[in-house]
Amino acid sequence: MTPTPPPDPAFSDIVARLTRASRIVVSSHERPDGDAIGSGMALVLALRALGKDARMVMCDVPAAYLQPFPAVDGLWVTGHVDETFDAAVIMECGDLSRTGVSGLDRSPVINIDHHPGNTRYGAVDWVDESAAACGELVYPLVTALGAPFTADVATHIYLAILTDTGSFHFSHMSPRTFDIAARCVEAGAQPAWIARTHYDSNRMARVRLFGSVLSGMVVDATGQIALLSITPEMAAAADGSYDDTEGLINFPLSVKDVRAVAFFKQAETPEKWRVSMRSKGAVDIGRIAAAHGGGGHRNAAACALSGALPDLQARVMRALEQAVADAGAEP
Ligand SMILES: [Mn+2]
Repeated sequence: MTPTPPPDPAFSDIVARLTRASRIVVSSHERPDGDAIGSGMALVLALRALGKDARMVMCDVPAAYLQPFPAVDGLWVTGHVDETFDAAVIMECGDLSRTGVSGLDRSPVINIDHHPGNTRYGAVDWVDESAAACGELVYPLVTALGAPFTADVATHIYLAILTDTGSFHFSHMSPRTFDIAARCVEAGAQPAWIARTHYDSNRMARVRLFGSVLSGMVVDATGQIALLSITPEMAAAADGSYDDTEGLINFPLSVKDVRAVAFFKQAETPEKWRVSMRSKGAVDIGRIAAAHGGGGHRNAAACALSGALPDLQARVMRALEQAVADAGAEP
């Protein structure tokens, strides 16, 4: 099976615009992940191979585990762009402000995304929610542009797919996902190197902090709900920071029976807590966050709470128990 360009009319419009363009800027969301960098840099490198002046602009320096990927060290990091371009391609941002870079709207915006809720802010909008990653959308784009599918382009697309599928764990994958991944490997992407570079890059502080947070984990009597918490003192004791807990909330969900997790992070004052929540399947924690002035989706949401930790944990535990009960038994 050949990954065919999607029938979306926006697709041919984007190909035409990028073919005409000679100066192109590409951006994605703040605190970029593997799909933000992978989809953006794949397109940048493909456009450069076509002789175009293309660069990626981000408001944040990419994390250390993204730095070793091709040409990431040449990223343009700024919060504001004065220049205008023939096109500004925005990857996986529901809203232009998610880039954290102002001034991009002075150029014709091409909006490429695979998330629900995209606000269609572009001169052309291509939102394909069936794609497992934005990188999956960049593949047919690179092909249609006639750009050479180099090992560097393939490496970035593979990075995007690997990370946005949670290392091929999540439910939104399709045969197209694997077909494109295979083509990336054919073109010279090295799956083992990409996985090791992205995932086996922990700082020791991060591992210590995981240990201290997990050792304080509270689990309900049914074993289906886990509560985590962290204070600035715990971070300091591990010689780390809250940034080192990125992804930690997903760890309890790796237990088969755990269906919901809440992670309490002490904020500016001892009584202020940021609460991140994750769940599996039909367990709706988005409603809990919304009821407490926060936001998110059914399986990933967050809110802020004020009070003593034991009281807050008891309150959130009751809400999570209700959400698990409402979801019923998993099929
Ligand atoms: Mn994505």
